[in-house]
Amino acid sequence: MITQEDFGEINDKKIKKYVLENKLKTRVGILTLGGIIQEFSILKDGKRQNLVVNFDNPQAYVDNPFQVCKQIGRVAGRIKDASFKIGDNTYQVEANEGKNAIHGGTHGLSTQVLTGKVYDSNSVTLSTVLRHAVDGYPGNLNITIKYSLDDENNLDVTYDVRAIGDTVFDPTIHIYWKLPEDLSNTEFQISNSQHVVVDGNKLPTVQMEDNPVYDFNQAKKLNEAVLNLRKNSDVLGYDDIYKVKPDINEPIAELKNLENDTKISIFSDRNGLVIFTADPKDVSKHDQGSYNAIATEVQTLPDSLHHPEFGDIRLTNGQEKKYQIRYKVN
Ligand code: G6D
Repeated sequence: MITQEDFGEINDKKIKKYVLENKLKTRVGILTLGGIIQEFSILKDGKRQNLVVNFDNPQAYVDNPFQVCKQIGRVAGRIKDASFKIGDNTYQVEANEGKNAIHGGTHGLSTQVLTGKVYDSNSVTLSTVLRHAVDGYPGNLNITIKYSLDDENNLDVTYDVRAIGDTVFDPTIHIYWKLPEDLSNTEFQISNSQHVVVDGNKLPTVQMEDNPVYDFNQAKKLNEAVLNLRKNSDVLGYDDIYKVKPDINEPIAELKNLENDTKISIFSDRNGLVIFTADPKDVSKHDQGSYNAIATEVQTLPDSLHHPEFGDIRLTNGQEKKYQIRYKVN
């Protein structure tokens, strides 16, 4: 079942919320602003629990620096020197983190108001054209994102894109899973994964390591992992890249909240996962290392534009491509 609600306005543009609800009474609320997953809630013992961090008005999403539950593109991860080549041509895009680019810049997919449409009884689509004139990335890109919720609690997010001119594309959803305070009672696992070593600007090197501090191949208590990380490094929390085995049928990562007995499984057809521990609603608590959420951002390994062995996110004029992310709640 799908319903629609008004979700306020941004710059005189009305924002809509589409709510998908399945037979288990699980609800997924999608905003036309930035394709935000505003709600992913389950009914447990008669009480509705939202599994994702959310706000109740569009301005709060725009003002918050953490990109809460937004669609991120054209390129989710960092791009060294905000510059890359397609064929013989070199392109310079907006450097919005020092000399580097991140999150598709300040006019990327997350900032767009998309056109929503009910697709069928359990799916909606959001469409737009990402324009060179708006975000500064080469070419234009037709994009349709389909969100489908089935009766087994699978939320499938499928991107169908078509390049108009040569371009690059590697989207993610910055989904922040709401967790108990200080990440207690939480287990996290990233299967078949290798930790990617980064430089001082969080750009990946080509080095992989099996440092136990970063190793989530076996499920670990997240609060204990964070404490161990602090003992063995100079950082407070995780903001890390993992190489994973792309698989849309086997989870690349699983997150168990032992407090409310839910398990979230994450599936992806691409080879990278960035994890980020955070308190997205309280920047000062976040800065002190007090966390109550983790973002799981599936993508191609970041900065592949400079590391061909990570994959190829370039699209040539007229090329069509599909990408898929799945979240399953048990
Ligand atoms: C991504 O890796 C980045 C972080 O450094 C950033 O701050 C966050 O997005 C908002 O996870």
